[in-house]
Amino acid sequence: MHMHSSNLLPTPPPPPQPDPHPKPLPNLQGKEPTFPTVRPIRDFDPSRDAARIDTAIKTKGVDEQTIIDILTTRSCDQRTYIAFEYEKIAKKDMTTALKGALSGSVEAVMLGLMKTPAQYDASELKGSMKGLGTDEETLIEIVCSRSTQELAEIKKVYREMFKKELEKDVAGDTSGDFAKLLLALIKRDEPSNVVDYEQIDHDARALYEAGVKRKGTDVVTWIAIMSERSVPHLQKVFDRYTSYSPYDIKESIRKEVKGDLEKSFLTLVECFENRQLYFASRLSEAMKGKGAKDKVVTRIIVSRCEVDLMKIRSEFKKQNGISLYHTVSDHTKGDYQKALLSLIGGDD
Ligand SMILES: [Ca+2]
Repeated sequence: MHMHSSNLLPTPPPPPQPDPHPKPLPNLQGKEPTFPTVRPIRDFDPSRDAARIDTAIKTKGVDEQTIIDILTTRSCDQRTYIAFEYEKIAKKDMTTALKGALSGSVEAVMLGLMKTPAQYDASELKGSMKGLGTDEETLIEIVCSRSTQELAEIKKVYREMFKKELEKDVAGDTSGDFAKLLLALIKRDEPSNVVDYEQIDHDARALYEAGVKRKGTDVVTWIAIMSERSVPHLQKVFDRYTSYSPYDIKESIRKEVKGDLEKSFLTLVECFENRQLYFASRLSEAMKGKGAKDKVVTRIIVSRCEVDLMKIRSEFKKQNGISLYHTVSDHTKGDYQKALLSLIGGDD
């Protein structure tokens, strides 16, 4: 989805001040620390980068290597400054120029990098609901894995980019309990972080009584508990749950519900337990066969490289006994491979 640069760059940016030695970066919410593989570079010179990209785009046959080298090793903020400088030099929008110069999966990576995380997620969501049919897998991945705050930002950006409400589009493209769950997640407010042990016990029993204990499933109760409570609360609820139920929460989900609803609840629980392990599993699934499911691999690597890709890498290695770097080298090729490997940032 093309964005007018005026939306991206309302005013000339102030001089960038990249942090030279960031260890885990506190994220915007100031909550969990982040573990990026892509960090701001020191001695950043946006006009020089912009000039090099301009030359690379104008080179006969396009100098993809230079474009990849620059854009995969700058932070999102820095790429915004480069785009701003580029527009001054080339008198055109950099995203449009990249679209013309690149193609295929490497184009998707570079265009993804030119968006903010929320813009990227909003575009992916829009794409999953475009035309006839719905890409439920993408919808589930984004809606069930993003935090309340991330979803709030995605909703805002979705409205700005597409002049439509995310809730309305999701409601129009999904149905039944699956729709109810996604909408509850999109609409939820930041839950209180107060740990209330009575509430933990109450929720654990309610999940059991609404599912495994009764005939059929009271999905509405499950949705309410899983969408209205904080992550630390739910982690304790799931521990407590096994004192009521003979099956743990994931086994219970598999027994009680099917299809997209099952996948959504499982994704939620997996992310509550260990979000990085969830993404590692998605990546390894996407590279099970001979090639790779480019869309999934691209989305996860682009959207997590400045968040927690370093941790995803270590979960991946633990889970598969082989590094993410190595696996991506085996399943992709060409410029696309170069771009992904650079974002992954190293072997483990
Ligand atoms: Ca049941």
